[in-house]
Amino acid sequence: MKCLLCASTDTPEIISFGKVPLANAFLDSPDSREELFDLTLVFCPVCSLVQITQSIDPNKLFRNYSYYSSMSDTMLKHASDLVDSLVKERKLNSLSQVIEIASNDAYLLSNFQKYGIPALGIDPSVNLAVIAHSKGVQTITDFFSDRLADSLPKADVIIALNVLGHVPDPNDFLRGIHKVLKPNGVCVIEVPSVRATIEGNSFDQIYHEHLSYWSLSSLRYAFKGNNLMIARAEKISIHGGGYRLYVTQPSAIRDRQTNQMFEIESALGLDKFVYYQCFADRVKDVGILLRTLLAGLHSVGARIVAYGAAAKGTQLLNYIGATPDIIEYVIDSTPVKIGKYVPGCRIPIVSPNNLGTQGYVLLTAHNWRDEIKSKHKDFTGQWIIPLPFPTIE
Ligand code: DWN
Repeated sequence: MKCLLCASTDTPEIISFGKVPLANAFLDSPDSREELFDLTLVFCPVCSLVQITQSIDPNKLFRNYSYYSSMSDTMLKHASDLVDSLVKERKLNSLSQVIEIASNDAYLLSNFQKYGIPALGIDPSVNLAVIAHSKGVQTITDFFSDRLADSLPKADVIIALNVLGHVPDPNDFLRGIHKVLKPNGVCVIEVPSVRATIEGNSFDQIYHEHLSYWSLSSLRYAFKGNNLMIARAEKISIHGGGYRLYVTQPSAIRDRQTNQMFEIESALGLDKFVYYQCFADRVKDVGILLRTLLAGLHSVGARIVAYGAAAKGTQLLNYIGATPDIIEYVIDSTPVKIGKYVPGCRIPIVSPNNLGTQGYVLLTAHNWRDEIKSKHKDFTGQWIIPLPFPTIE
């Protein structure tokens, strides 16, 4: 095992989940066979990068992708707010060039159309590119890379949300960004924070699409090594908590608040293995609590369903050993997921009109708790929030 970022071979283990299915590889039938792959999380003491040891062919994971960013109204607003702030802050106009990496179904880039600002999407998913095209957003159906960067226009703004953690070679990815970014341009990167994952017991965020898990320490190492710098960092709450980074060519000055964020993380010891050592035990405890709760509810005849056929849901349901006789089905509004089955546990996925008004709902898409609950005001049952520790509300 070589570190994805610095190639160090000394990578102590944080937690191992054994062999598990690919989180978004939903089954067409309960009799379908799914592939299982080792899933182990390790820490690199040289560059502080947390990462998994197994690397799956990205074509298998992303060429036909079942995750549609537009499925969340919260994500759509997060995206449109970011676009509006960038247009204003960077004084973008019809002569500017915007590029988004991992543009998905054009949930974000379509917001540039009303400003008449040229925007180009890059996403390897063929099925998502068709949707983006239908919205009038030009999309290159490929993985972003240093090689692809040679053929791209220079950009005033590059946007890369929830993608840095998915790439097998972060150095190649960042070399490509340095190549495409204009000297006074900015690259906005959003990435889940490994601190939120560890302190939130968010083991459901650990699956094969997420190759790397970032702290400000590992991010600084990565950008410094690729002629880039974090000019500004902000905390964001979306997708369970992360950072929004404004990355520029090295000349820019870093703001005071960002320096303070670096100091806090350093004081917490995110650059030391000891910070991660208790995670596995806490995950074990959470798993026991969740299994005991669900088994107890089931033993008294309670009806239990899950909500959110999310990648994180696959990881969580399989980790606790959920089965269709305990959790009747998983509710989800994504058309391509409805009628399929969660890989591993084979729990059927059904549409939101199956929720009814009574019973218990294990909120596997707990990151969208407020939005999902707001869509079911007539539901008078109870919601089980699995993490950081199981609670019922
Ligand atoms: O990094 C990634 C994040 C950004 O998105 C990708 N690797 C994969 C994906 O992770 P995820 O599948 O865990 O993401 P979500 O957004 O937590 O998945 C939520 C699921 O819940 C989706 O299948 C859509 C569904 N949903 C719903 O049915 N009704 C979501 C909302 C908000 C709703 O109202």
